Amino acid sequence: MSAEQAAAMIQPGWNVGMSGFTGAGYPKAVPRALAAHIEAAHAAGRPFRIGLWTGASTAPELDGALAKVDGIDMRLPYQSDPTVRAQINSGHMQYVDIHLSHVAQFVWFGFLGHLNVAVIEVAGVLPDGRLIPSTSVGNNKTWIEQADYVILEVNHRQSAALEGFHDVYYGAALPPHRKPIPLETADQRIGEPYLRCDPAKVIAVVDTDAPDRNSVFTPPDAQSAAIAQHIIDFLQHEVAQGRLPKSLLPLQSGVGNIANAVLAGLDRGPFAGLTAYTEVLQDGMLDMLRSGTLQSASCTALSLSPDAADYFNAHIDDFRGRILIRPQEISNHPELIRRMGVLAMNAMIEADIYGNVNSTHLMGSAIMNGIGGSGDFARNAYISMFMTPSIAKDGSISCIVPMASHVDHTEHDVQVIVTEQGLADLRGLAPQQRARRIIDTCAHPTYRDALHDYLARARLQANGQHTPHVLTDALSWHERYLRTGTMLP
Ligand code: 0RQ
Repeated sequence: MSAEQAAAMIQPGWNVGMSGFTGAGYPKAVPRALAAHIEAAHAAGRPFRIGLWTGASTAPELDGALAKVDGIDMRLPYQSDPTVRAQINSGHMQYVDIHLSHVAQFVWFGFLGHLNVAVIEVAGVLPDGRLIPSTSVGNNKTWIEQADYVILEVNHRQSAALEGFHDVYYGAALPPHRKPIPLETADQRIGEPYLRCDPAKVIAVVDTDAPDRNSVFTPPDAQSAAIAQHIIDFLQHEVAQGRLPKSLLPLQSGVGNIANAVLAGLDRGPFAGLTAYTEVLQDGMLDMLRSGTLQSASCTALSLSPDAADYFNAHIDDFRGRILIRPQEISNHPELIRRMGVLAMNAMIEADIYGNVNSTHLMGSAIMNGIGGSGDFARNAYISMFMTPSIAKDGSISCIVPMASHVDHTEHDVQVIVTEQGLADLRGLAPQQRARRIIDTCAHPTYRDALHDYLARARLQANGQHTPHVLTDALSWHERYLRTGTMLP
């Protein structure tokens, strides 16, 4: 049926589980039709908002379209849409920012309420009703199983040859009946290439023909190249010390341009025979698979630029068996990340001198995107690394601060901090040692003296010498930025 007919079945107040993860595999037509429907309801004076659940961020046709007509009451989990962000920050939209590995199980536990309908993009439907997943799997298995109704969008633009790239694990149970997940290596299959779907639940099938969001990555600049080089040097050192094998351990890489640039650096670096156990596969990892630096990659989404997507589709058979796309509760599973010893590399907004990391908030209160999977990986990684340029907004912001204005990853989950200035290896260091190392290695020279001065005053004034702070001063840099437009005195 048409997207309009399908969307007309979605009712005000429903929780809607949509496919989509970092701009890949999201429904392209029904959300827009739903937005038109909502707009008409509002014009007629009828309230109409939904709870919108996804895998992670989607695209303007989904998050943007629904937010622009004021159609979202509650959003979860990770998002990166400007309209959604503005509505969250104005207090108009509720946003529940939870670890990506938690979402599916929270729905199974009944923690998030009832899921009324699933709207899922697929690459095809088999005669027996099983579904060929699209460019992401995300939470689709859970949405299909937990929702009362299922609406399918069959996107004919997605390559039919995606069949066989997925591994959907059907062995999970709920506590107290959970068993170990039998996955030992990143390239291992433990599930099925298809999503099961009860045909009795399917209330609509809509044909589409549209590409994924496909944002372009900025070419690596000098700053991100420097960050990449510090990480390469560090990994080489770890190999030399016998703490990492020559082919390293499975890589996880977060979202954004810096993460992408670090992968480009690794591709040119001295390593070979690498593997990846990650959630997002961006261009950088596709290039590493092309060059052979990376043998295989496990992910939950193919988040590629238009050029990389074209290349992937034209050479899809070269990647068959080397890329596995899994549900996000498996790609981000703490048990598996810990077992395989994943090397986690995530971007951040700021870190404080003790190594607490803020990945989500600007100046303490305003959401940027969300925690995404960074916490799943940081807490359970073999080595958890966080990276950022040392300054933002032309130097008016230091990304190393006395106290983080919001904490997503506590000092206990952060072993390495990297800026273009250098890499601080914090393993085995006590808080004051961590502070000196972070300031001397990672902070921008403009802010280094002020950070040392803060630490010195904290040591004189604090009520304890383990993690000294001047409580009345700890967030003064943020406060000064908000008041004057710069953290500089
Ligand atoms: O502002 O957009 O106005 O120019 O923040 O900064 O440097 O472009 O950052 O695109 O690499 O994203 C942490 C947000 C980094 C991302 C974050 C300003 C800066 C700029 C963006 P403008 P950059 P990136 C797996 C892993 C959480 C989820 C995660 C993210 C804007 O990586 O969302 O890791 N991570 N998931 O100017 C105020 C500071 C700032 C600052 C930078 N200290 N204070 N503003 N900015 N530093 C994937 C998933 O989970 C799906």
